Amino acid sequence: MRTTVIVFPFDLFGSAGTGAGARLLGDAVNEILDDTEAETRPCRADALRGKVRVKEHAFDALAEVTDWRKRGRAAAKQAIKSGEFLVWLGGNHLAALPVLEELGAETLVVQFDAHLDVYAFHDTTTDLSHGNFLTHFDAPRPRVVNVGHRDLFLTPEEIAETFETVYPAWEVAADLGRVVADLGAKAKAAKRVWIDIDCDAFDPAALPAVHEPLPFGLSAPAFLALFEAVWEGNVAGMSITEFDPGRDVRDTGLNLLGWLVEYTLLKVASRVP
Ligand SMILES: [Mn+2]
Repeated sequence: MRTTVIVFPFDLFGSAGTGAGARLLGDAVNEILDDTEAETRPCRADALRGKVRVKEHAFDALAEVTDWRKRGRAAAKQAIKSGEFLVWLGGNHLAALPVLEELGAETLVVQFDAHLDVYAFHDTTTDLSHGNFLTHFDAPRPRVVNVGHRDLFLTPEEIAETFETVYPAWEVAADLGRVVADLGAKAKAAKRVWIDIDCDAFDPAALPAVHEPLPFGLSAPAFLALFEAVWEGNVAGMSITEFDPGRDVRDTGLNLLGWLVEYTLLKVASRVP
């Protein structure tokens, strides 16, 4: 199966600097493809030859910024329609909104995030922002499941307005096997699945390069087990957002995300369409 990688480095209204993260991950993909091309001995990466293309969007001009959501939706729509696997490398979490909106009601979005982005507190704006964007969906909304949140403020009723289910970090920590089994069954039963990763879902020790780190996050091995479980379903694509290389420590985040993207590209390349 072929993959389209879309670099969508939008990072206004929160987490400025994450646009650079999207571009850096796009560069990492190009480097993977160049290395594959240059390799003369047989290796697993051969599966990627001719199967992956990268499209980069820019937000250098005012007009590009003004219609960011429309442009994002058009790009997402075209990519989803093509039937190829889609890797969406966004700036802040808001950059994932256009693609999530294009997925529609028959898609299960498995969202890895420390936060439940439906906030409406005294100090949050009611206008669209990276902290409330899940309340600004154009209908029809996809089904959303959160994995790994550490929110301490929202009431169960507020959470239930947006999320079908949440698996907070303390539940993952207490019984990883149960959450893996639950999530796998949910993914398998869904018509289509999308994996949406906000980098702050990880523990800051595993991925320090985020604007709003929260402690007690997902460890890298726990994440991998949960990630694998989701692949029991028909995964159509994956978005990665909120990676700010300016806050990285010795490229810890870059290494983790670069590996995860390469792992995903290889997984998809060997899949029958
Ligand atoms: Mn978050």
